[in-house]
Amino acid sequence: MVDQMQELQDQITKLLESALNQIQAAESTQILQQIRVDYTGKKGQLTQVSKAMKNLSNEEKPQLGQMINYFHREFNQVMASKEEALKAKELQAQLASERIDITLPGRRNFQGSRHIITQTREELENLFLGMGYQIVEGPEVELDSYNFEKMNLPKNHPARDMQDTFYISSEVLMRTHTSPVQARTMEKHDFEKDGPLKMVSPGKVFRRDNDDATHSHQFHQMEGLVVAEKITLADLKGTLTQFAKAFFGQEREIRLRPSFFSFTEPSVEVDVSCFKCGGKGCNICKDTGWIEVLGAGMVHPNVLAMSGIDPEKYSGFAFGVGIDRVAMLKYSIDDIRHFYQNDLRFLSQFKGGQNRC
Ligand code: FA5
Repeated sequence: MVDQMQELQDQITKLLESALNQIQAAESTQILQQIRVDYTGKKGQLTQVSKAMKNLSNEEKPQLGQMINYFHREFNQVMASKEEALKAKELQAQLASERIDITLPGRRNFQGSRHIITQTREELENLFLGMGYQIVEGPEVELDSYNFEKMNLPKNHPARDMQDTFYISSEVLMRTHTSPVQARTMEKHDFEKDGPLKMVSPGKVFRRDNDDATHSHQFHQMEGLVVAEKITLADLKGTLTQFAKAFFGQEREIRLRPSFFSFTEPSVEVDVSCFKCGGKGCNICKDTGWIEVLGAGMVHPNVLAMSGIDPEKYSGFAFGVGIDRVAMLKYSIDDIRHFYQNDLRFLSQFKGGQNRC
């Protein structure tokens, strides 16, 4: 029995010596954790030795207990100080690896903005929404019947030549203007239920035009249409005067010149007094004092009738603005092709102001 006791004491002394050596040599808190498990864990070496307790006499048991306590005291003490030292070292290493140099300049994100055509379209939409108009959309791929026939341009009408386009088939084409939306909207309108019809319809249109500084084979228009009882040319003039003042400046005046469109009668071209020279004459207005901005007129009775509206009871006016054209005038853009070349040097000039996104 004495021998077994001695043996156990020797084992514990050796265990402690080897444990302390391992602790001292440990290079991380993770290794320390493993050492703790190896010696004092459920299946640890000290735990194994302690199991011999049950074989000892009552006098010997406390002696072994003291040895075990001694082991724990020494082990925990050395473990604690080593752990503290390693934790501090590891924190230093972590701080060094995660260090951020706050003096480095940040990475700038490129900030985009709405295209100037979109900005202009939205400005026009807001202006007419404020006058009680609804916004309507129409298809860019259109039927010949809506683009031409219901606009009083039957097959083989010579005025079709002014708006030649890209054909998908003999009856389907890329629309040449936003006017077909007039017919589409009138067909669906119920005056009894909906009251007077007031709509604008912006969108893309296409023509077989050669591209130059003022013409593009693809551009944008905004259609306007008002139909109700007793609408006159005076209503058209009042509305367009309000539009010109709001869009180009309060001092602007408009004038109407006779023109021809098959879907309006009478038809007019609308000029706005030059916003650069105020009407005196300059390079923008080609010394006339006036700038042409849109086509308009009283909706032709045939067009009303073809869309199911009684021309004896109702009358209306319509207008078609070239969105590209008014954007060019407003922002002094000298070539329509700039809009479609995606050159950021051009586009980024229109980031500022109320329309910035
Ligand atoms: C029309 O397209 C008519 N639908 C406008 C209209 C509507 C008249 C309702 C009466 C009642 P016009 O072909 O003139 O009309 O074109 C209208 C505007 O579109 C022109 O004033 C011009 O600003 C613009 N435009 C016409 N062709 C081109 C083109 N190739 N490139 C850029 N803008 C163009």
